Amino acid sequence: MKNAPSTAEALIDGLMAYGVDTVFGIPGVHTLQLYDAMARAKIRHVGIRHEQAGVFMADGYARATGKPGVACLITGPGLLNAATAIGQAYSDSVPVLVLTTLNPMDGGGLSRGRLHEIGDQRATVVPITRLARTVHAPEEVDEALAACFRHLTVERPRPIVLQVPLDVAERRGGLGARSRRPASRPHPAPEQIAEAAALIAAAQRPVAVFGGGCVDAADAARAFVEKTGAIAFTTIAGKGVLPQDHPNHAGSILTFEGAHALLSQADLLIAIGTELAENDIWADRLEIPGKIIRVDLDPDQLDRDFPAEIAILADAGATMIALAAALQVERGAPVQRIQALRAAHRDAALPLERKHGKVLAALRAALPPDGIVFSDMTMIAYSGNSRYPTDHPRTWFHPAGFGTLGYALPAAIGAKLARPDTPIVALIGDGGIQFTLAELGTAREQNLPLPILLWNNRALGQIALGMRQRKIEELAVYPFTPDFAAIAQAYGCRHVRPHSGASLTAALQEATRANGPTIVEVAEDDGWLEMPA
Ligand SMILES: Cc1ncc(C[n+]2csc(CCOP(=O)(O)OP(=O)(O)O)c2C)c(N)n1
Ligand SMILES: [Mg+2]
Repeated sequence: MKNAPSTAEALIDGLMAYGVDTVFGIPGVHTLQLYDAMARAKIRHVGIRHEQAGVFMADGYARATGKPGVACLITGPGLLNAATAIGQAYSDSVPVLVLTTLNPMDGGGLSRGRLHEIGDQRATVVPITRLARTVHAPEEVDEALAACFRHLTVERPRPIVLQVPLDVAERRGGLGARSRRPASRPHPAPEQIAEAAALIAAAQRPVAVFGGGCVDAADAARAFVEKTGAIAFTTIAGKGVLPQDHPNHAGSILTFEGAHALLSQADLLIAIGTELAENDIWADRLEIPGKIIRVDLDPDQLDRDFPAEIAILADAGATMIALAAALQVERGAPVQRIQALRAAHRDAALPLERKHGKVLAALRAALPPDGIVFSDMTMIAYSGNSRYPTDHPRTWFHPAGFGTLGYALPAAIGAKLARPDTPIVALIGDGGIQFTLAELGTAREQNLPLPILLWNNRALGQIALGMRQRKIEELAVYPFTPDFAAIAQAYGCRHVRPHSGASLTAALQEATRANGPTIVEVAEDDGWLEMPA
């Protein structure tokens, strides 16, 4: 047994065998064994300021690469600090693996008042994970990691918590983990493809919706939709699955009333890799009287809210390829209806959305086609969800499901560490940035050329608006706003305040090449935003 790896070593070596190259975390006395193993294995460890941000970084890493993001946290407060970010990854289907510990088995769960002790830690994360598993012995590591990576890569991606008691972490035994090739995702049954193709061919007014489940199947989505004659929408998570101006593409405008009208007139809806959830559609009640074909990796999605005529439990890409091959005809897009819808959405922009539009246009101009934006829960991001144009998936991210403030800054940091050569921007409000501001320290330490585009309206603007609309008191929506230039300076970061669209574009571009992060601040009442376009 002397040469056998400890559980901690087997876990870290095993992660590396599965291709993990980066771990986000903060060490504690309850992760010393894991940190020892990480140092020996020479895996890249990124020190964070707060565990919630660490898991947001793992999330950003995962969204930007498609590979699982990994964090290592202490038991108790470390894991609970991260719970919100784990919940975010759960609701947005992001593959994140959180490795954590437990007090020794002898006292586990018995409330002995030990440091960091929490009774039933696993229970705290069950509702926000696909799998929450305890490793009880070094011999279990191989199978435990195989299960984790199967869930992370084959199933609908969702976070996992793997916890190891401290005495088990130290114990030696077993042969360690060897990576296994994960099984492939399920392919659709030929009969279902034939049935679905017949429905599509018979439809007069088909509509397609591509969600986050399609981000790795953009080519298949395009080839498929070109045969259907469908008007296609992309959800926020599916943004970029179709190029912005593709003839079939109405845009990421499912929240727009004009889109709702179209859905209610469609005789067939083909919904692929999407929950068709409240925050995809943003309508109290949406009637979809037509027939529905749903394609999803997650059986629970196949008949939720909108019952499907044909429910296909399979990989989105494989299904779209099979459907495209089965469709005998090729019907042109209803271009005029799509153009009219796009124009109606454009014209419906409110004055504030027009201001957002100027900033978003400057941002778009600053980034290459594959440049990436991580956006936060701020009004300008809500505009961007539908109005920021992109031709590629995995280039616009938003914490759509859970809707957590403070997401964008750490997520962009995680993504930038994964893809140093790709320009990446965090787009965040004055309220949101204060949730995870301390991660400026992480970005500085890592010398990340990261522009942080700060939309400053000195308010919790969206909530203030909601209060005004309800005619209730605007309570607690104008918190003290700090001096962001001084904050940037304190963290050794740059700060700029451009005063035109062109100077904003130039400042963002310069910041993508700088040695360290830059806060690029735009205030809602800046004069250049008031000028007519
Ligand atoms: C963790 C968390 N707490 C509270 C909220 C509720 N909330 C949503 S948007 C918002 C306002 C955010 O203000 P800011 O970041 O300045 O963006 P703005 O709406 O002003 O553009 C609040 C408080 C939330 N989404 N997440
Ligand atoms: Mg604000």
